Amino acid sequence: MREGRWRHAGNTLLCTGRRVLASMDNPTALEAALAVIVLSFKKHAAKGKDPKGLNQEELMNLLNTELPHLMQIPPEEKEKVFAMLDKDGNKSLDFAEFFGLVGALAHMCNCLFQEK
Ligand SMILES: [Ca+2]
Repeated sequence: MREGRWRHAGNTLLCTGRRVLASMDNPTALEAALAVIVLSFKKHAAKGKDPKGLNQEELMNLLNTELPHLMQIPPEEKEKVFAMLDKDGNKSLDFAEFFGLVGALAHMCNCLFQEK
């Protein structure tokens, strides 16, 4: 399977490479949210040497720009947080490692909603 890229086309989300791999007409909110998670990861990963992974700087940029209300990491904690998320210790967060963070944040939001 070729590497794809999600993009919006009217009410359709397309994952394209040389050919269309998948499309969603009128995606549901959850489908659109999943596409946004993938797009956000790819946008920030594409800025470095490895487009399939986030280095520490790319992760911090992603958190600062995409999740500023949920994740504010003090400078002295950046290395510790990155190391905690980098499960295989290769100094790069692949999508699965990044999604661990997204899942934890979703769980946190769920807990907050239950308290109200
Ligand atoms: Ca890793």
